[in-house]
Amino acid sequence: MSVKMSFRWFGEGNDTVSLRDIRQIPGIETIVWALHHKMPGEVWEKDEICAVRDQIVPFGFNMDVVESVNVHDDIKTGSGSRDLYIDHYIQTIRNLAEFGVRVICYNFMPVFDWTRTELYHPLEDGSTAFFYEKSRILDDPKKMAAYILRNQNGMTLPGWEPERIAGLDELFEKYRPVTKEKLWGNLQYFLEKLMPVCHETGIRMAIHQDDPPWDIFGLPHLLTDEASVSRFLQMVDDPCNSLTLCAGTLSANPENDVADMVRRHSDRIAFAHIRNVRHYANGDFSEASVRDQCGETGILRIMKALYDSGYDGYIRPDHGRQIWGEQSRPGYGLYDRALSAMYLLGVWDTLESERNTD
Ligand code: CS2
Ligand code: MN
Repeated sequence: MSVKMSFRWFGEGNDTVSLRDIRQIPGIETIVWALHHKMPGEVWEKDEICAVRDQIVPFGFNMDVVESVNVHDDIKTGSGSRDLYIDHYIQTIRNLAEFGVRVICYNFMPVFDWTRTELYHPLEDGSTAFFYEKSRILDDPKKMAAYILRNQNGMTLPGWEPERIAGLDELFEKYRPVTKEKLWGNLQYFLEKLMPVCHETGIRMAIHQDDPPWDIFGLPHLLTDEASVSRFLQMVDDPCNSLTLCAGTLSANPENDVADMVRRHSDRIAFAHIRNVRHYANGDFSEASVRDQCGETGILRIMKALYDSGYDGYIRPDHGRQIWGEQSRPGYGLYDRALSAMYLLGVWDTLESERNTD
């Protein structure tokens, strides 16, 4: 059994990268996909899933991993129609299972998915990468949104789309009573309802850590370090309650030893995102090439930890740099992610061949 290399694809008409391109990267088995037009809380219907299957499978890929089935705010805040939306989630799990899906990546972050202050920060080699400048994370998320919309070449971050920003006051109001402990409780409630259907279908729920791994705008971030990840795994101690181990997210906090976390929790990792981060003394961080030396995440140590643990789950290059002038969804171009996939497979194949010749 070996690691299963995958590649995120945003779907026909929604991605500058084609399945034909992805097929030319040696070693990719799985397309990480989603129905990106679905709103959180909606059931993913079988005919919609079937249409994506008919695009992916003819290229020789499987569609084992979905990223993400997003969780409705009522579930996260434990209010309103949460039980109804959990029922919808369960129906989505059943529908996905019929098409062979094995892993569902999701997050439980309040209001925003990941946050950066720059999408096109120039690196020394002439490429650009995502950047997080601590002093620019303003207390007021609306000011932050205005800054982001002005400075991102017309591209927005997920969760920072103008339509969403328009409803931000209401959303923040909804989260106001949700303390960190309440959010933990709501996550537990959600997962406990899902576990029976996960067992029935064989699907593993794989949570993505909170990016950045600390609270922002007064919103609680739950999964940020070893202690919180252990708490999460014990809280619902079930192999179907698993992790999307995101190396780059965790490593934004230099105190986190991601390789060590891999060794501790390898049996509960269903999916891994690999990318490299470079830290600055003042707490800023920049994303970097996946080559070990280009950042401080410890890419080689992480790969070795996965290998030594006998990891046979899914892995993908996370978002990358913009290189060679590629125009694409920020971070999700073909070129840098293809380089990453080859680097990671190179490391893996070397470890494998060393074992075989021992
Ligand atoms: C991803 C996250 O694009 C990315 O960087 O790692 O946005 C991830 O897809 C979500 O948090 C998972 O729900
Ligand atoms: Mn990630």
